Amino acid sequence: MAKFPITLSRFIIEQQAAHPEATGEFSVLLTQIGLVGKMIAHDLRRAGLNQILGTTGETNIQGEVVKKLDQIANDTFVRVFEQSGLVCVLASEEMEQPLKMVHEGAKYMLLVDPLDGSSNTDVNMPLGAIFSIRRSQVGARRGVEDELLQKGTQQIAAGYVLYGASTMLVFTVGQGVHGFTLEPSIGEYLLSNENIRIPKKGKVYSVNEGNYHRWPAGTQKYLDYLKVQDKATGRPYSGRYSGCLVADVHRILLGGGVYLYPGETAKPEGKLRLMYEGNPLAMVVEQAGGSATTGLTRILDVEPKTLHQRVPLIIGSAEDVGQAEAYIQGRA
Ligand code: AFP
Repeated sequence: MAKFPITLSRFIIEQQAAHPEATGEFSVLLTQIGLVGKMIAHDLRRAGLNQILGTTGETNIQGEVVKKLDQIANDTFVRVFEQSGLVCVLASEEMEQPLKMVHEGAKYMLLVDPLDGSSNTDVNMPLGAIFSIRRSQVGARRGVEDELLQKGTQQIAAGYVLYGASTMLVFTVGQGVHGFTLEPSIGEYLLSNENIRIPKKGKVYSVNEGNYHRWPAGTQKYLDYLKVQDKATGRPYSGRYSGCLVADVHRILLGGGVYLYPGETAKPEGKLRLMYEGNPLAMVVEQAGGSATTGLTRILDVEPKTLHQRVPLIIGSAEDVGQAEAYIQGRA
């Protein structure tokens, strides 16, 4: 007889059983992230219909203001967590300042990119949401910045929602990486990828080639190297780039390879954000046996200075990331 599918809630409760000191609040927090995923997935399924439904992009047929999906996604995170009593502060790519939640003494801090890859909305390509969960010692009563701006190694959980052909929730609490696929007919996330392990080496690279002439020579040399025909080292690698960090990293997490949004000569800090893109994805990929670096430093060791600071990101299979670092540092 087929095994009964493991739901997200059952999995979290079973994991929590291994931690008698766990109070269950953390389990509810993760379940609430799943709820946000269901709500945003619902909105995205109709996103392309706004024009067809005659909305001007200003107000829709119900007379509501049709906000950009980034804003809708951010509002969804705020609505789900502001009264939850689980989170004392919410930091988001869409909000300049961290938002203090109603229960300022709640245990956890949540940092999110509420809608990653938003330029893909109009062309029905994949999108994602990225989250990082930290423990608050003092709650949001005092200045939250200093407690938020800790290294990535201080995260207690991290993950992402991938709005692709199916909606997936992938996360780690520091005991491996697990993937759940939403079964829309019952509104449940079912365990589909238990204990994901990234291959040590892959054959896919993911980068915006359009930026080639902005890169320093070492980065250019690495990408040139990947394209040379050499059977013994599995080259040339295949290029895959969707414009959504979550989708590209998810492909690499499952199949191996390397995603790069490198520093540029004129913009050495790159484009992606450390606190709610680089750090959470680095925790996930490291927990699956991979690596994540700025090209010079392990992402999780970067000392944050500001909430929205950018960081170069090279992430994926350990061997591929190590090779990219060697080129970027001029050692190859
Ligand atoms: P947006 O969420 O602002 O669209 O940015 C998406 C993203 O942060 C990441 O998801 C993509 O991998 C990357 O930017 C795409 O950036 P380029 O368009 O510069 O390649």
